Amino acid sequence: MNIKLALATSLALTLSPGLSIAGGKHEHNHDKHSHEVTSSVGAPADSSKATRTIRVVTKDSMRYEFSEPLAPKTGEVIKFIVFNEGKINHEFSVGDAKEQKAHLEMMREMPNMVHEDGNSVTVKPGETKELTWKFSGTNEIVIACNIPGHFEAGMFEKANIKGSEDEEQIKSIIDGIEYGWENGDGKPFREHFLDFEGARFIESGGQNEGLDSLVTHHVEPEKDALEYLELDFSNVEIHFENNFAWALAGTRVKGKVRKSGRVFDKSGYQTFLFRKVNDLWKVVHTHSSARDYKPKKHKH
Ligand SMILES: [Cu+2]
Repeated sequence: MNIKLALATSLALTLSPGLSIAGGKHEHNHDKHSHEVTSSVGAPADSSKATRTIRVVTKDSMRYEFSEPLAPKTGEVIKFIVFNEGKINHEFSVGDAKEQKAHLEMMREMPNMVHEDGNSVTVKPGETKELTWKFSGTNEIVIACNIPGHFEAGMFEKANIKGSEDEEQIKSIIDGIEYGWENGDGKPFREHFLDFEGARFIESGGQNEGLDSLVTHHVEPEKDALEYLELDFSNVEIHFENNFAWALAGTRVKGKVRKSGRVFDKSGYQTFLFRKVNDLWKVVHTHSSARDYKPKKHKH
């Protein structure tokens, strides 16, 4: 979002391409054959820690059957007992959408390799295996079978990880900010930002001094300056320390400048700082940077 506002003001042109860090933390898992298990949706856990057990049946109709709704909560540890009732191999793999996409690409390149680590198990016909997972964060989790052709045929399951009350509150504020930028609506900013003497909000090398400047000079004028704006925050990561919190998000912003007809597509990162004031989380600072979007190449 910030990105977009930077764009609208043409500040984006001054961005230094060397400044952003390419790639998230889990992008390079698949370069190695000894897989480090990293995921934005949690980590493998010891089955003795499980607080819930879900039985999963893999079917040759390219579907999973779950014994109960997934509905994971952050911090929850679920033991999955995966049984293959079909006649061909299937996989039960846990990750976020991006991780599954990388995994799928790797399986396509190496179809005969049995890919198994703490994130996934492969079950042969009639076989039963277990996978225990501790859910963390509040991203969307994707359970997928990445055996070539299976995911494409619909063999996946998605669910949002429900966060704590604090996480849900911060997530909804970030959703509001996204909406505000996209629609040139200052209301979510006035509602959720702490207005204080000396407040500064930084976007791609430019800054707004005070909430009023942010809203009246950036958020609202974009409605007129841009023909369209699409903003997306992804992989939102929230951390807490008592009454202080910070969130990191990946950003992608696309739009078209009405006057010049210039189309832009940028990706980058956004940091939000929050303070809890009278039981409500308030944004006290934001910082973002973005550069021209370049699709990532996967090497294996
Ligand atoms: Cu399958």
